[in-house]
Amino acid sequence: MKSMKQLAILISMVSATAFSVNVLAQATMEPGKMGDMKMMSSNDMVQGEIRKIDKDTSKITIKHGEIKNLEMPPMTMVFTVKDKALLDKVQTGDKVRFNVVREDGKIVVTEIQVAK
Ligand SMILES: [Cu+2]
Repeated sequence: MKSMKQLAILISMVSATAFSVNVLAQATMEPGKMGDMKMMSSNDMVQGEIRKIDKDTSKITIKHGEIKNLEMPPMTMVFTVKDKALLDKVQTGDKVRFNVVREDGKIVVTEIQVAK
């Protein structure tokens, strides 16, 4: 009988732990960032500075930091943007964070945010 009581206490402790882990997971999940989580977290965004914007060709020149997912060292280079609308969010000289992927052999910028 005594061991049954201990078992009951143990079960309630385990479920309490599972409950708090669940709450923690929900608390750290930010709904607005769900889109980024498919590829990478926003912490993995590349830092850069806009050097030139060409809306006609959807190209943008960025002086960028290390791009870990492409194994690329820091440099200044021209990127194509996935969506032309991204170019409306930034101006030459802006410090930015951006996401970039290799797609069909081309390097494509998928997201740009002006860094604060
Ligand atoms: Cu580069």
